[in-house]
Amino acid sequence: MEDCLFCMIAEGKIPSKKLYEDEQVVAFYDINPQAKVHFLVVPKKHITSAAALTEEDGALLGHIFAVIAKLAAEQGLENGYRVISNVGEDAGQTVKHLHFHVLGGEKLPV
Ligand code: D5M
Repeated sequence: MEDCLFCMIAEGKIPSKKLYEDEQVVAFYDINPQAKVHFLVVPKKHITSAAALTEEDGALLGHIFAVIAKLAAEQGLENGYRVISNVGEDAGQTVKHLHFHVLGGEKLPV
């Protein structure tokens, strides 16, 4: 989708600190980290937010969470990590393309 920041990152039109990519997803470090380890896992398909997911996206979501678990292990997050997806204005969603924040590497505030 034109004018979508994460579509442009997924297409390589905007640089990012990528840690993983396959045909369905891309993962890169958050530009404004909120924890010692903070990366984003993003489907290449343009989906506005978790609120726009349908039953047909079930396999994609399963794949996303498998990638998250693999990358978390690679990043040494064996003590745990947090997965967050903000939906809409009240949650503070700033990029209108579904993404999952993965935070860890330290004790996170509850
Ligand atoms: O989170 C959107 C997140 O995206 C926020 O934590 C900053 C991050 N961001 C914004 N631009 C970039 C680039 N160019 N590279 C890496 N990370 C970026 P939200 O849940 O929408 O508030």
